[in-house]
Amino acid sequence: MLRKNKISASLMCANFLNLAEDVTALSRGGADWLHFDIMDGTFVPNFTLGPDIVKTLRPVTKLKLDVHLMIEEPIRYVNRFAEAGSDIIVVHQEACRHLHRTIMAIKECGKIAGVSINPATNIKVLKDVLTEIDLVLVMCVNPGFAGQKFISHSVDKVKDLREMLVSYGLQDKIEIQADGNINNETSARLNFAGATNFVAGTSCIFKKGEDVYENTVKFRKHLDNLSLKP
Ligand code: S6P
Ligand code: MG
Repeated sequence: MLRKNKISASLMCANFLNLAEDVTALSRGGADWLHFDIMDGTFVPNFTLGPDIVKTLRPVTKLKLDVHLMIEEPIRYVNRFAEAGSDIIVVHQEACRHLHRTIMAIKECGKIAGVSINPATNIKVLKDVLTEIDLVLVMCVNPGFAGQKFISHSVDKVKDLREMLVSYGLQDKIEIQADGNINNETSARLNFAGATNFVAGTSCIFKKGEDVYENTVKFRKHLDNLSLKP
């Protein structure tokens, strides 16, 4: 199956003085998901958004709301984010004492369940939960900040992950998402390795001083051209 490449636009990189305009531009430009980076100042050394921003945007957009929880023991907040209107809830393997239980909590809320792994985490930790999840988020930078350098090893990790999914016959069930310094060049390499979902931030559609709509259209075309390749 050829999966359509998706854009998940990273809202922490948007213009908060004109958030509604940015969301409209992303939607018209061809983004698929809105990506919410939720940080608790403990799992990662930064603070960003919370459930209220998800709740605020839910009624004003048809885009799917993709919540990336960079918080310790995210099971405590799964219900809050589900009730706020999230469609996809992604937790970090490193932040969960009981990963399986946390995934089940997401699924009990009827949401798409994803697990993220940091650059230093081996894909093997996912093996025993693969049948339960819908998405793996491979971090291509250490989580916490926008504007970081791409960690090249992430491409090999995506390739190994794709091979692991194929070996279990799960490649059509589980989507591979990549996050961190996603641009035309890194997305092409990651797509070739097996990723089909790209978190677009300051390196891509939210470049300083550039138009969000135009950049989204350009990135959409770029990803569609990649999808067409065998
Ligand atoms: C980082 C976070 C990301 C960033 C995104 C920013 O911890 O998970 O989603 O928002 O990486 O993009 P860029 O292009 O500045 O790296
Ligand atoms: Mg993220």
